[in-house]
Amino acid sequence: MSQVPTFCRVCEPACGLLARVEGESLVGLRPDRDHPVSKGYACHKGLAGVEVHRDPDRLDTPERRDANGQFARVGWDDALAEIAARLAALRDEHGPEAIGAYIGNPMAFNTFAGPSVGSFLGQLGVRRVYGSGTQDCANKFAAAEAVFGTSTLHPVPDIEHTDHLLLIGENPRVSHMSFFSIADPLGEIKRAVRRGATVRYLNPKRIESEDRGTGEVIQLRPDTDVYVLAAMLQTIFEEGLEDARALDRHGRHVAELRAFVAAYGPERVAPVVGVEAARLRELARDFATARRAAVHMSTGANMGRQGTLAYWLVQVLSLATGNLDREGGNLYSHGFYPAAKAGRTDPARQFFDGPHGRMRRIRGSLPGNLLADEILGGTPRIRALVVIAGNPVLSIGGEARMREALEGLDLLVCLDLYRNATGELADFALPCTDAFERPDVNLTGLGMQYRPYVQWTDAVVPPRAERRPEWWILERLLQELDLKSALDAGPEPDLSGRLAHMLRSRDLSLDDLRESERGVVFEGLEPGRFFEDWIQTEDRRVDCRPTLFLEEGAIDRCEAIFEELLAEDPSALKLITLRTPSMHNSWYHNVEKLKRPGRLSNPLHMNPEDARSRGLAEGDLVTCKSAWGEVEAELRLDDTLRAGTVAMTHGWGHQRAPSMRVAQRHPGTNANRLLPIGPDSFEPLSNQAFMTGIPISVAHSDG
Ligand SMILES: Nc1nc2c(c(=O)[nH]1)N[C@H]1C(S)=C(S)[C@@H](COP(=O)(O)OP(=O)(O)OC[C@H]3O[C@@H](n4cnc5c(=O)[nH]c(N)nc54)[C@H](O)[C@@H]3O)O[C@H]1N2
Ligand SMILES: Nc1nc2c(c(=O)[nH]1)N[C@H]1C(S)=C(S)[C@@H](COP(=O)(O)OP(=O)(O)OC[C@H]3O[C@@H](n4cnc5c(=O)[nH]c(N)nc54)[C@H](O)[C@@H]3O)O[C@H]1N2
Ligand code: SF4
Ligand SMILES: [Mo]
Repeated sequence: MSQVPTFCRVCEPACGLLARVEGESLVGLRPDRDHPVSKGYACHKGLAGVEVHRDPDRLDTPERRDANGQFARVGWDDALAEIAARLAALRDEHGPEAIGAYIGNPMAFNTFAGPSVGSFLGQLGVRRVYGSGTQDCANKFAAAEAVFGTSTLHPVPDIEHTDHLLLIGENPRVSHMSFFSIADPLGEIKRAVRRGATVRYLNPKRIESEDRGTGEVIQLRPDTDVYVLAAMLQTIFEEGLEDARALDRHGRHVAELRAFVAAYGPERVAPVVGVEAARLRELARDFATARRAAVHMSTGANMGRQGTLAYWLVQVLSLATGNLDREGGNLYSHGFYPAAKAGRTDPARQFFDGPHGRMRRIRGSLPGNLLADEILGGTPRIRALVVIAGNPVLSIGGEARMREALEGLDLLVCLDLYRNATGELADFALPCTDAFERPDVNLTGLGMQYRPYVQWTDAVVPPRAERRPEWWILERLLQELDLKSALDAGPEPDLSGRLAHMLRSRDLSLDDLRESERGVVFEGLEPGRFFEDWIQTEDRRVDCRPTLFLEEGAIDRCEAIFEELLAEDPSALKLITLRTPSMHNSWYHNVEKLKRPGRLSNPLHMNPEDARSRGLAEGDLVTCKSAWGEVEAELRLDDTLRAGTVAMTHGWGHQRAPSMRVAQRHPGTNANRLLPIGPDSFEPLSNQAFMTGIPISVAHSDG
């Protein structure tokens, strides 16, 4: 038996793992105590990776669906030849616009697949590309482009040195941060509190309580973050708490920023955000007067209707208080490669007149919420879809419409570990290798790692059965299509060219990296280079009120949404997101070990006050209705939720995924049936889907 160091590929910290290998079998995983960065931290989800690896329900051979909807095993050569022939026929008859692709979240943790995806889509001429990014972070790309001139510049909180940390719309205990790669974030937060730092969360749900030593939660109404941030900035300007020198030296359009926030003083926004004006002022003062303050925002705010504006104001708050590029404030994580430059773009150039009016691509992606529309009635319509490591049936809003769309395709091909709910509708389900069956490098967190390092892992074990890496599948398809393929050079092409190039910027070679068993660690975060080297705007200034926001109508929309929220019935219920510790989006549902009592489904969480006023009690079967759909769920009383807010975990609803037997036994409910889909269901600035703060009504199922 041997112990092989590797790292997790499930979420951003990429925690070091030790794989126990017997012969050619992976038999166990444990946290790697000798890992220089994660130092023995790993969560039980990461450790359950071995269950995913050995799951008897995994896709092990290519499968083809027949006319009766039955899946049968098919050889790789036959499958690839038929897929290529059908793609080529569709392209020749209808043009490459008839082919679309959806790239799911796990592809972000799969370094060597990336270039082959690019080559496949590029050579086939596929431009109708969708992905999970418009469900979780597209607003951050859009805002960073507008404010810093590059989609890849996201200064992270200097958690070890800060005196004040404001965390907006995130749950570090459960989700381990996003766009901020740090192992054991809760441990870091506790250490900061013990040092005397103030930690605050803006969240409709009381995710932490002060007596745990992890900070205090300010419970705002969902989908109102932009107004809280504007009120903080307005207070800071009104009370002269800004760092005028920092704004003067590094800001552009500061007067326009002042004018924007002037409309959203604490007294005006209080009834909309549900936080008292005095409390908003205190939030602002405490942030501005802390010696060093840091801020971070995540999906809870991303998924609102104005995630781009919220993230803009987060950056401006940091600059206006002199905390951008300051120790203990927010710093850019350089790591081993200057990724900040890679995302340099001119946002104005990405807009085009499309079938749904003015549209744009965000880092290549169209709005996922339009995928179903583009299949059902696009001009031209999408007739073939390749889904790589995704599950749009459960992860995007509006299941019924997505199903109808996918069922109407001429060709659906899914590359996955499982035949998931989307795969059930596929013509071909192709089995992929998992993280332990492929070499990899932890590039995901580049530019966002708190303790920057780069690590290589070989495949820990050879692929089981007929599983294949995504790159191989795509390159073989390219061969079948008579296009240029990496496999033209032989069966084991070198896929590390780009990585080798990146490493050279630090005088490292691939061999150096391979030889360093647990990676190469770089210097920590340092202030001093942000405004010279990392920011990518022409004048190297932070755009404090991007003209684009005005021109694209986002500033007016902000006021229109404010008026709408103000006029709303305050007792109306809003649905928010709710991740749980043992589940990962839709794809850990087949791990028996994680399906413990109390976690066998995804109830609707409701504040006891809201339940009482509706005559509802714990355990009741309730019907939830939105303007877009309806679901039935069990009621769970939850006093950590702000009244008026209900929450439900996404990724459930495996009734129609029979090959995932554990998941189907405990199917739960697809909360996304309640979510909007189609035009007007995403932020035009960023394509980010609206996934939180969704108005719903809840009543007894029998009443
Ligand atoms: N209501 C609501 N909806 C949400 C969210 C929410 O908070 N609320 N969150 C959203 C977020 S943040 C995201 S990122 C999206 C996720 O959306 P998706 O990426 O579409 O969905 P996942 O459920 O993550 O499914 C990933 C699929 O990839 C497969 N997979 C895992 N590893 C690999 C691999 O190495 N190779 C291949 N080929 N396949 C692999 C899994 O088996 C699974 O079927 O969902 C979004 N949906
Ligand atoms: N265990 C587990 N870990 C995960 C995942 C998982 O599914 N399970 N998914 C991974 C993925 S793909 C991602 S993108 C990351 C996401 O990581 P996070 O962004 O930390 O995601 P969540 O844990 O959903 O936290 C979002 C928080 O926002 C709050 N919220 C909801 N609406 C609003 C709002 O309008 N305003 C504010 N201020 N807060 C709001 C919710 O109550 C919730 O606590 O997690 C990753 N890690
Ligand atoms: S925190 Fe994320 S990266 Fe670390 S072990 Fe858990 S799932 Fe893996
Ligand atoms: Mo995500």
